[in-house]
Amino acid sequence: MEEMAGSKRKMEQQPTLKLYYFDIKGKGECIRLICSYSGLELNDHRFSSRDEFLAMKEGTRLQFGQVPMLEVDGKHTMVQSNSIMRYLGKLSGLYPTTDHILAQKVDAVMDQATDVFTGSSILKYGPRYAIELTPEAKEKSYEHYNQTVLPTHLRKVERYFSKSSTGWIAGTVEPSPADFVWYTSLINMKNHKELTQKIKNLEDYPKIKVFMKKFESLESIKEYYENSSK
Ligand SMILES: N[C@@H](CCC(=O)N[C@@H](CS)C(=O)NCC(=O)O)C(=O)O
Repeated sequence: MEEMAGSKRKMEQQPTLKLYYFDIKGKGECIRLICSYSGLELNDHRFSSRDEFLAMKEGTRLQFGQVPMLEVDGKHTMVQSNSIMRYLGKLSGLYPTTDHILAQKVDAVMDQATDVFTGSSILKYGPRYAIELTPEAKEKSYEHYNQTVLPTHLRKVERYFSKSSTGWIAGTVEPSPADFVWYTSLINMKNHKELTQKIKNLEDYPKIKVFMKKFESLESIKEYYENSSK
């Protein structure tokens, strides 16, 4: 990966990019952030209502009925956030295209974010996964997730950061797509109200905390949040 100054790079020619997502951070935010960081122009379409999303879901443009969806040049519709992130990483030079070992590392840590937070998705959106929990079972599961499952995962992620010589999760010179995914996953974790404050404050994970600060100190990210109401 070429070393960049960490600010926006100018792209002579880029495809037109239109993101369809809700007006929340969720799984769309990493897409907005990588575009903002790399200087890719993005039309950030946020549904004005759930009905607008449902109307789109009934049509044929959402391959699996889910968003985020990235429309490219008005004709290609891309879904699955991690694969969209790889695509945008390739467009912007933030995904390793010649070092296949490094690329695998980036992919693995992105997939790991999915694994770490699958539990919280299930607890939040149980019926979507065909899981119906009684309030008591839900409370017990949250306790186990907060006390054991999440800390076990986060300790391993902390170790991963310890091994990085650059502070970025896969050890890349610049943030890779995996850093955008991890940053937004951790922000979403902080917004998940059933998780404990101790977890949200990342009290036991100083390296992850440093990563969050490092990410938020990037000029383009600061600029993005200064101009974003959410
Ligand atoms: N693995 C997919 C998950 C996409 C997903 O769960 N999307 C949710 C919003 S975050 C969605 O579209 N929910 C509405 C629905 O399923 O009806 C990804 O990473 O893009």
